[in-house]
Amino acid sequence: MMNSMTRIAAILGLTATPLLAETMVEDTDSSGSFSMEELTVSYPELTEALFMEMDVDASGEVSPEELTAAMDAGLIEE
Ligand SMILES: [Ca+2]
Repeated sequence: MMNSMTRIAAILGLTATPLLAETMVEDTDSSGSFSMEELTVSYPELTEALFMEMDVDASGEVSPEELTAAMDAGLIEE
């Protein structure tokens, strides 16, 4: 029962669990935030200037909160 359900879920692609359901960005190194490289995978048009604008606390990485804020502000597309 469980196995068949797991298999069906896998077929449907439901076993993929992104860090945040609302983002398409993958936290490749599981650091809990997104580097320029990780963001560029999903946003090839991302510039360093835009990245720095998104990195509100200048930590060098964009946290999920910062990413959400950037989306809300229309800096990047969801
Ligand atoms: Ca940051």
